[in-house]
Amino acid sequence: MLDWWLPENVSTYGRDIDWLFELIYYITGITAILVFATMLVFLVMYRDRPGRRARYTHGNTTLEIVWTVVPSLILVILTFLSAPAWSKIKIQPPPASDFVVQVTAKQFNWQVTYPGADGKFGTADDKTLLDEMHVPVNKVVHVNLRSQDVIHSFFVPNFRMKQDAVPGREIVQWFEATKTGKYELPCAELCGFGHSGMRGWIYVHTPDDYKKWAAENLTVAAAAPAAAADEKKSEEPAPPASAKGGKAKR
Ligand SMILES: [Cu+2]
Repeated sequence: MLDWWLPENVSTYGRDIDWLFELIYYITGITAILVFATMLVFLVMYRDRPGRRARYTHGNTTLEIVWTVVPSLILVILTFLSAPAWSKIKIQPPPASDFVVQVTAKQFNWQVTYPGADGKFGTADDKTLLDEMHVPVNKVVHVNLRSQDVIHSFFVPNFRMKQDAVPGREIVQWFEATKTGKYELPCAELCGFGHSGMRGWIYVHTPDDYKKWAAENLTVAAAAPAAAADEKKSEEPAPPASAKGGKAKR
């Protein structure tokens, strides 16, 4: 129902997040309407009128118990309802996959490293891209998330994925994109003066396109990754003007 408002969901676990978001949105929305309606009614009912004296009240114990217990129950129920999604995305081991990328956040870029032909990180054939990640569609991708300086947050709104990158830790997160396209990867943790300009793009390709891209960019004699990015950019709509030149701003 809020599809017009949320960014398009292109992740296998996006629905698990979205229905919780909508549920909480409607609960808080209805509560806000009830509170403001009651407030307006009381403003009129108890307005100052000639000859009417203020009445002292100790409150109403029953009413106070009700408005304490009901919200508490709602919060407990929401906790139980959100536990399966949280567990699936954050607690259980990610679904098995042979597709692993290492993302190292720094002020103010995402460094995306592919392990190369040997499948191992930290070897000579690793390939690191700046602010861009390329993945095939309908494929579980493991992201080994690190930070080399401060806390950043790896946020992909279209994937409903968000995870802090913490110095000294490697945190494994995963996603599976269900639609090809170009998706924004902003940093969602205020990490310094260049924070607002810290963002990358995730390109989700068809398997064939991905193979082609990998052959051109991840092999040892690869072309400069920037050239591929420029080609891609010309096919895609330009990013919003407000995002331009944001690097130096807070
Ligand atoms: Cu950051």
